[in-house]
Amino acid sequence: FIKGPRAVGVVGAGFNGGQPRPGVEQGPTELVKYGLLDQLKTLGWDVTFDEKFPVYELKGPEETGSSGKLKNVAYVSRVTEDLANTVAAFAEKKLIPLTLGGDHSLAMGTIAGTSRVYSNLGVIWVDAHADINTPESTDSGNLHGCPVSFLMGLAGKVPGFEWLQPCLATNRLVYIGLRSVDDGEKKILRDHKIKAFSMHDVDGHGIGRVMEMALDYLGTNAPIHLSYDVDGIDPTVIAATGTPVRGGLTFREGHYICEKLYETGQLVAMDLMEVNPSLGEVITEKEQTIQVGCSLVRAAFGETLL
Ligand code: B3U
Ligand code: MN
Ligand code: MN
Repeated sequence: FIKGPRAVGVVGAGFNGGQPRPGVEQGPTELVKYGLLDQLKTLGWDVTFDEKFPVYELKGPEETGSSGKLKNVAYVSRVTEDLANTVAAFAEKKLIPLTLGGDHSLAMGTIAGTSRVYSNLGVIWVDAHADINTPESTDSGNLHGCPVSFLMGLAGKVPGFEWLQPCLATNRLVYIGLRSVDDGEKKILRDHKIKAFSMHDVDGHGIGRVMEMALDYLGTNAPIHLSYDVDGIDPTVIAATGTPVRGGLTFREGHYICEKLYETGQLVAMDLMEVNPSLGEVITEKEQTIQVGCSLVRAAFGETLL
């Protein structure tokens, strides 16, 4: 289905500076060790692996450069700027950049990179979270909760991020899978009329209809960058991720999104983010019952409505 050469440029972005849990920097190594590159080759893809993108380690506070509430500003900025150049170089050569994370702050780099090469780029953002906090709205200060606002220019001028200019219009992104959105983020989504299919919408319409609407919205000829946070999928399926949230996409729904994009031939770049091989815990039946009980009550009182 893909028009043009079936060539993918894999970027292993072992980076954890956008959030506090160690282990996510091992995501790309583990995915590659498991055989992902060979699997792509078996599917008939020409695979280029950019090994120059290393596993990053957090350095001291001077180097990481926290500013105000935001953590590791200088560090995230330096890595994402580098990543933007790597991804843009692949895209220019008509390879599909596949970036393996690492935490989702990396999408500042990947989407900035593809938007340099493709005009009218559309983004499908699969996630439990909206990742659209601004430097003002963020409670955690973790930059993996902010990439969308930075890309859209909603964050204003952020000292240390001079390289990142607004490159994604508010009407060129569609969310799928949302179910844990901060109050400040809900306001941003409403104010800018950003297209979002929460889990409530997936339940109501089915994933087939949701994808149809998402593609209609972005345009059936538009190049599409798929930014896939694995926590969009339910924790019963994807446990090893830093901020799992119950009630996510099923195994099949999660796959359908990818399949549909492949089928359309519109996919020009993909991120697979927040794979943290060091996590994944077993919880007791008691804990699970208490958690689901609270979750049901919250659902009845508006938590998941955008
Ligand atoms: N919205 C919260 C939580 C969060 C966002 N993304 C993840 N967690 N993975 C924040 O920290 O901004
Ligand atoms: Mn997430
Ligand atoms: Mn995310």
